[in-house]
Amino acid sequence: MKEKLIEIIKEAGEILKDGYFSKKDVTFKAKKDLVTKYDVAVENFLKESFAKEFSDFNVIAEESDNTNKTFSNSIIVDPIDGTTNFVNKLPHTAISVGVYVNKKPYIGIVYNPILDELYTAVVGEGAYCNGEKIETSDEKDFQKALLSTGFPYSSGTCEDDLNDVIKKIKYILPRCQDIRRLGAASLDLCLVARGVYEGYYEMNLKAWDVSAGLIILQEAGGKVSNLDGNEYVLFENKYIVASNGFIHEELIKNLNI
Ligand code: 2AM
Ligand code: CA
Ligand code: CA
Ligand code: CA
Repeated sequence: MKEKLIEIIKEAGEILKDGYFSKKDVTFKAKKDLVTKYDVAVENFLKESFAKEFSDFNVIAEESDNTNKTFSNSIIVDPIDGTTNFVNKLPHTAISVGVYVNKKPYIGIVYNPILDELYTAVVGEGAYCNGEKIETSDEKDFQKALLSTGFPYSSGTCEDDLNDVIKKIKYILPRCQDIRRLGAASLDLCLVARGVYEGYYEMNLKAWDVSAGLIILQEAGGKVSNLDGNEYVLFENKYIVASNGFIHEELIKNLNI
């Protein structure tokens, strides 16, 4: 299944890449929530291809009506993760595809066609970037940890979320190496997986933002949890917390101040 998925996702990557270098109209789903015809085109291509090749799977995808979909055997798709980057030509944007069998992680693929970086993982078989094995960093000192996060899209409307984010940054920033905010959750998880970041956390993400990246990270030796340090449950938890494992406990502690 992995090889067929890669073939399809690489082809979809050509659509993303064409769009990236073209002038495009942007539609606003909400004040801060953009979509382009390329999000829809990539998604439709993936949905049609997956329906043909993997007909026993439900496809759950960001731009589709997911109301009647059940999350058992599913392929969870973000056609363009980091749409704001995509629109502004910041090359940190990717197609994210996570495959779940009986709600259990099976395959994760994240593809950035602009940088031509393909992250893949099958549960039990390790994680790879362009075919080379990747592993999380072995840094144990939180003060030396480079972290990544995201700002919630509710920040314009929900004061509580914004205050929470600011409070956490204010506490953590002096205690770690630094914090980055690149705007594509799937790739943030992959960057923890390949040891660039020691940790990552973000609130209010959707299943398609992280369905693939969390498999890749776990296969690279990292850890994923919710804000309590317990199992992160797709579609349920407000916060995702990810790390190389070594700094996880301290990251959780520092996020719960
Ligand atoms: P997107 O580009 O696919 O929408 C960055 O903080 C992360 O938040 C990205 O993975 C981005 O995914 C996601 N995101 C963007 N807009 C969002 C919104 N309106 N609601 C929730 N998540 C969003
Ligand atoms: Ca979006
Ligand atoms: Ca997304
Ligand atoms: Ca998206």
